Amino acid sequence: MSRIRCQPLHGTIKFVLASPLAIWSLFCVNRAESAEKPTVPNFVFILIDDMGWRDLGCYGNTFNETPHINRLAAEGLRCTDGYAACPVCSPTRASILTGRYPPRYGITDWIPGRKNFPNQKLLQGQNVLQLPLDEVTLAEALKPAGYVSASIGKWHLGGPEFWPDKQGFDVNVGGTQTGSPPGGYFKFRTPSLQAKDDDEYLTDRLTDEALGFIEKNKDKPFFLYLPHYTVHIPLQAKKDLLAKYEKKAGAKPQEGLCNPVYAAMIESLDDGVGRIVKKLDELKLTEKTVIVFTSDNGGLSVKEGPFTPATSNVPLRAGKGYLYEGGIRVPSIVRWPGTIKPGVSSAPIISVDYFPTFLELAGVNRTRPIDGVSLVSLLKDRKPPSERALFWHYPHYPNQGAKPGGAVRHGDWKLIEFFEDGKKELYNLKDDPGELNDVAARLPGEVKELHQELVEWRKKVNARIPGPNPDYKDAKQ
Ligand SMILES: [Ca+2]
Repeated sequence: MSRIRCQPLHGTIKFVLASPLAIWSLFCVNRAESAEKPTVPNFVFILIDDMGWRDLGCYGNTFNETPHINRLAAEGLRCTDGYAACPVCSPTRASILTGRYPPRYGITDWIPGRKNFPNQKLLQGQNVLQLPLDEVTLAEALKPAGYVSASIGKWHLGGPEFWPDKQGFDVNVGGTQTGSPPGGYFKFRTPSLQAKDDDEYLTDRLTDEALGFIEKNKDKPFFLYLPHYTVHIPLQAKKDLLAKYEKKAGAKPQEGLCNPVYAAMIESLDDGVGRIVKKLDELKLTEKTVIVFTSDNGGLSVKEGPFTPATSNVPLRAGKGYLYEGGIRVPSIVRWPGTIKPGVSSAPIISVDYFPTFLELAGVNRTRPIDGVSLVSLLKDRKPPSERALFWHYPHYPNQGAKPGGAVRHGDWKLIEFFEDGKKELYNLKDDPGELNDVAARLPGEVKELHQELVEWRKKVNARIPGPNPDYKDAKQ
């Protein structure tokens, strides 16, 4: 008891005289319990759809204006080598929510994915069309620690029986089986979210809904999963912002691709991030709240509908759908004022890492094996996770033109294997982040070692390589 500090008992002298020891003990125990009660942070996970690594000012973009997201980065840890577990939507989303790599539950493509065509050499692997209910989501894992959870925005992990409310979330606003905005960014319509009028913009509305959830749950630990539909196609922006960026694009040449519609969409998103930060400030929750900002895959860098290509990921190679860096390396920012020292980290991290990170911060024990590692030491002490390899498995033909393959990054080395012909490419990402110089032929030892690592990982997670397509017709024949 001597180590416990007790405040003077002003005004309680009569009770102390009546039973001094009993009351003194009770008071001290209560104080000690209160001091030891762990405080857990709130989590706000802002997930952008198809945002490229180079789309933000804080990642070097000179056309798009993102002051509020830049501020998040300046006040938190900005990771230069943050990855999505897949170059398309659904698998990465499932990996964030479970901490497990996509082949483990079979969602290896966007849902439902493309069908097989005779011009495809391989028969694509079967894609599971919903996140199985026996997977443990972040919402389910955090619930016993007293968290209230909301999914506000895009779900894209199965039909009504697999929507967020069936996966541990207390609230689902706007989440369905679809991957693009239901009805568009204007006149959107889902069972849980409808546009109030013809001018209401989906990104703004999701922010409004997020603010309402924060306000309502300000006194308890909350997990706000905010997967925006933006900046996925169809590209649609608010008129005033579009006019601003059209004028800007015409005024003088900018570095890289300048896409006024896309830039205007990003400004609406950035404005929403600013409103969330302001709300947390107003409610005095800033130092109690971890904000993560990231994307589910790289930016769309090929023609796919009006106003596309949406963006360019240069200096990274290719974009959404590809296993090159442009398809999988994404903006990755974590802010927690007072706990995370501001700075920049080049430690490779991947979307499966958020699950164990949140659990550790919430003081929750894991109940099943997962693939991610906790980033708490990286966030608090700049101590990167111990050496490990990161893996990708994409046995599909996406809409963007890539071929089925797998990849592994270990240290600065990255190997990509193409399943059609077994070709392997090797890059040193430190010297060659743009993956322009394939050094596989020069370094067969490194190729063999990395490939072996990839093969062993595939066995571990039950990842299957697609077989020959019996209907294949070579267009050249
Ligand atoms: Ca996506």
